[in-house]
Parts: sequence; structure tokens; C-alpha cells
Amino acid sequence: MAFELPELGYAYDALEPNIDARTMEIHHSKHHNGYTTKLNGAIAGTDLEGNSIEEILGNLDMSNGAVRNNGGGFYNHSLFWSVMNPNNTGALSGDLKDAVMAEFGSFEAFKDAFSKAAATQFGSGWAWLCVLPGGKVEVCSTPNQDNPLMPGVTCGGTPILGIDVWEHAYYLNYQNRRPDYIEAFFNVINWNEVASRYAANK
Ligand code: MN3
Repeated sequence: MAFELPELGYAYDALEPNIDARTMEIHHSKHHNGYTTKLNGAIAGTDLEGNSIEEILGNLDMSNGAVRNNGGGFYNHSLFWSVMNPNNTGALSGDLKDAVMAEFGSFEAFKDAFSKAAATQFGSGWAWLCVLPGGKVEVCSTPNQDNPLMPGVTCGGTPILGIDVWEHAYYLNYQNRRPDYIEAFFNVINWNEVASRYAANK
């Protein structure tokens, strides 16, 4: 069963003015679609075919560039769309809020750490909030389409929130102003989704 490009669950223009419709359309229908197609091509006829994306990435041979880049791209964007939502984004609450407070002391301190990780990731990549077994959370970043599920990546655990800081994610609207894009991302985080990912993976 080949991987399929997931639906966004909202319209391309739904995140405006924080993320513009043209960027969303190109990002989803071209970039994410490309990763999905190339991932399917890379695993077709190999013993990876039929495995879940989590199994593929968790046991990845990091020298397999096609699966690393396209499998990472497939997974990362699928998570990214799901943790954004224009409506009912909720607020940090419950067990996830407790874990964030235990690690960072305040929401603002968490936001600063996450934003700094996103702003200082050199070149293309992602910043993450991850949950470790037992429920502790951490912030980290990875280059290119790597993610914390992959072996030997400096951050561990399961990503529950991620921001794409490749220029294709923001350049049309924000040009070189990556920090402004990061600030805008905080307006559209779907905290209900992040909380359910926390609960499912702690
Ligand atoms: Mn992208």
C-alpha cells in the first residue's frame, strides 16, 4: 500500500494572514506531494514496502538518502499540517501543560526556546517539541528533512509539534524574516492536536 498525500483538513487560505494561501498550496500540492511520490518510488520493491512510516524512519539506514530525505519529508509535513488549524486552536493545558512547565517554567520560556531553535537552525530544517518516554518534553532542531524518530539524530523522543523552516515554507510572504514567520506560527498552533499526540506517545 503506497503512501498517500494527506488532506490538510482546512482550505489553503485558512491560515491567512499568518501563512498565505499561495505558500500553502505550493507547499502541500508540490513539495509534500513530491516527497510522497519519491518515497513510494524509493521503497517500491524493497522490504520497506508495507511498513509504517514510523517503522521505516525508526529503523532507517541513514546512508539511504532517498528514503531519509523523502520519508522524512513525507512524515514531517504530515505532522506539520495537523498541528496547525485556524479554528479552535485551544491552549496549552492538562498533562502537556504540566510537562512544559516542568521543563521550561513558563509558556513564554518554552516559546522562546522553540523560537530560538527554529530561528537558529542554519539553512533548511525543522524545530521540534518532542516527548520522551515517561512524559518529559524537549525542544530541538534537525537539518533538512531529518527528524527525531531517525537513528543517531541528536534529539530523541517522538515529535508532537514541528515547524518547517525551509525557505519554501515562508519566503513568498516573509522573505528573509524567518523570526516573523515563527511568531505567526504561534497564532495557528492546534494545541488540541499537540496534546493528543503527547498523550499518545508519553
Ligand atoms: Mn516544507
